[in-house]
Amino acid sequence: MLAITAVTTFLPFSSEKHAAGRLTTAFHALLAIAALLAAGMAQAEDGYDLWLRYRPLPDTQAALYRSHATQLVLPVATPTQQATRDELLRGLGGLLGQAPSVGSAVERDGAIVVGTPASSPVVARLKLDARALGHDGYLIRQTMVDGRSVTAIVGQSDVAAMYGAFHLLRLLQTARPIDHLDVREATRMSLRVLDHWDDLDGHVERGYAGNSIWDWQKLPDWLDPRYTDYARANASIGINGAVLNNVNANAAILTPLYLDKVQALAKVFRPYGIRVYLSVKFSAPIEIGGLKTADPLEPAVQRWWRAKADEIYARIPDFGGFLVKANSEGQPGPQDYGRTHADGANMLADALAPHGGIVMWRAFVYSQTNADDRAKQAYAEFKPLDGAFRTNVLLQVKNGPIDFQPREPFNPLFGAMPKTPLMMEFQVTKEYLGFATHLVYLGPLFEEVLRADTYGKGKGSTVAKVIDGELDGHKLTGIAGVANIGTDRDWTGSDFNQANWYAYGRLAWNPQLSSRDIAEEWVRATFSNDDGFVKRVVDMMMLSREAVVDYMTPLGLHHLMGKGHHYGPAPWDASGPRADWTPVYYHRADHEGIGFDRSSTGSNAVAQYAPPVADEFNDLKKIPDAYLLWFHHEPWSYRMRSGRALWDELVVHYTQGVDDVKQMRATWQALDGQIDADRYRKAAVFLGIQEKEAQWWRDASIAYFQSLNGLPLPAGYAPPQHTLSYYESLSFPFVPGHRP
Ligand code: GCW
Repeated sequence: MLAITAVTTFLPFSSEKHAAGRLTTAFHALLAIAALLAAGMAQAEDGYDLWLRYRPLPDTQAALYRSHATQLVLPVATPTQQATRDELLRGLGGLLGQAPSVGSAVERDGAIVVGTPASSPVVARLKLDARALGHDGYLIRQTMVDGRSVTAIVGQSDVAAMYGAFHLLRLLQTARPIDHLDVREATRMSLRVLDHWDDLDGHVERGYAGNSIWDWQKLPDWLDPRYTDYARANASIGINGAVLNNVNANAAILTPLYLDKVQALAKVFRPYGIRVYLSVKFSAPIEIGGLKTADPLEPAVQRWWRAKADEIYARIPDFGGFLVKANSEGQPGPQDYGRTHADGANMLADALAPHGGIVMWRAFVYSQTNADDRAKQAYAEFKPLDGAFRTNVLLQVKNGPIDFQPREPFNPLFGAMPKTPLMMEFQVTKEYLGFATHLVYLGPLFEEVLRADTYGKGKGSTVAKVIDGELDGHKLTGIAGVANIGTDRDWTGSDFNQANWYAYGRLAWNPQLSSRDIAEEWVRATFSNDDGFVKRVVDMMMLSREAVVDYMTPLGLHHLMGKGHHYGPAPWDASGPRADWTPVYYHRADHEGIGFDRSSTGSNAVAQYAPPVADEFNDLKKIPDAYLLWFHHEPWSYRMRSGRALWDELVVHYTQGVDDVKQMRATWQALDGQIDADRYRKAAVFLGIQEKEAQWWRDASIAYFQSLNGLPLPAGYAPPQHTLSYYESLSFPFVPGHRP
């Protein structure tokens, strides 16, 4: 068993390209042994292989595919081409029990031909035109070469051909037919990035999967095989960028000591089409440059950044650029010098422009000295700057106006800044959605935001069309996901959290995809192709997002978690240091009612949306229940569409959330024995934790709100298991992902 894991996991293939030719023979032998050992026995799995498990397919299925994978015909001159060859050998060898031979000419029916017209004479002769598919797009087509049937995977770049190879492997892993393929895939999103909130000491801010996978201390010499597997996993879903360090940045990342380490990582990622980016601290010219100021209009500061950019590009010619959190939550920024966010972003953009680099400037700003509704502050700050940014600046906007809550309306900046490329920022790590253990599939959350209609240019102006450039004609487009990756063996703190990394990547490639289809793909590749199993697990995943909304923050409530560490409920918290970090600021509940009035009679945050959206959110008759308390403050007796009073409706939702988790647990229990025991058991135990914590959220929230309104629970609904003072007494000094 151990031997099998070692074969699939640790083969030094992808990290030793130069030796790959010699290794191929050894690899075939090992695969044959692995296949023999594997036949007929359930393998131990620890989640390390993610969705790239490549475990043997059932014989009949494998036999069907083998006739379409008799030979690999591809160039192996560049590291990307070699990585593509290695992945196909690994994948086909694992799935089919036998890896095809590799050559440069088609010698038999059923060959797989991979490459670009420039890299492969065989591909050039096929005259399949992939030019319309862009730099990253590819086509997969069944065709003929010299009278032999082949599957051609063609792109305009090596990386595109690699993406195509991963696509073919995905079809095999998910048991799809491959005999009449005619696939054309293109992406409109130029930057598909993971943001790591990793500190230089190994701590991951809001990380729940262990420490940072970047072992800065041992870099640049020791290149952990994980770096290559990380790159493979990302390339398999089209992610093409990684911001290595926390947006709460340490200026030291820009010193030569660290740039050498960054360079080493960039070299590992390059064959997989992944560029590195760095989060920079705006005050770096002072902290590591010896300057007296970081004023963006000061020539010495501008020179410093230009020299720094030159220094970086001398090491890393394809360096992506900078991500910046400025004048936000205590970070330095241009406003410290009376300058605007545009002044700051443009100064960095000018330093990067000669090298083709870009700036991702974050719009996540709000201030405790600003008395206005926090939800309105980013819009107020940035909307007037539309058109003021250089062409190599993207504004990175969180999906909602507050902060990655279980449900938020879309951020009003989407659709409101047509002259500026807006980059979506999603959070893949579950800071507010149950950390590592809660099973919450984020696909539906991402999809809900991407499909929301901003009405920025009339009906149909979805958030997806804003960020993919279609609406306003932007060529530079991007999407970022705050990574959930750490040193845990399963990478993400639970097997189901892998689905969120996967779904983020697939939607980054194509924001129009359905989260349900993505879940199905992931379940097939990760667990099993058994249709009954797949259906039940996908149903469970699709339920999970609404469940967490219900047991944590139903009906538009938000930001009710424990201060600082964000673990568990604390709706009672009114303590310092600032009001806009307290739950009471957000729910505004008292004896009479609950909710934040952001309507035209309140903070008027609704006015930041285009008129049809503003009207929907403003009007009690039109607003969906899901956003009610985000935009309205209503009495506890307010009559809901269901006919119930608001208080009763809240209790019903809290209870529904817990019941949903119970149902998810029961679903999983019924699947015992259908997958390997280790991954089954871990998910089963985690669902138990989730049920306990869902109950805790429900009960603590109900106990608190009941202490304000003094109302009875609706008939048949159980009272909280403990008193309010019990819930208030709980304290958690050592929660992961947060430094007290
Ligand atoms: O979500 C909040 C987090 C902070 C984070 C901040 C941000 C990196 O609680 O940990 O800091 O947002 O996005 O900048």
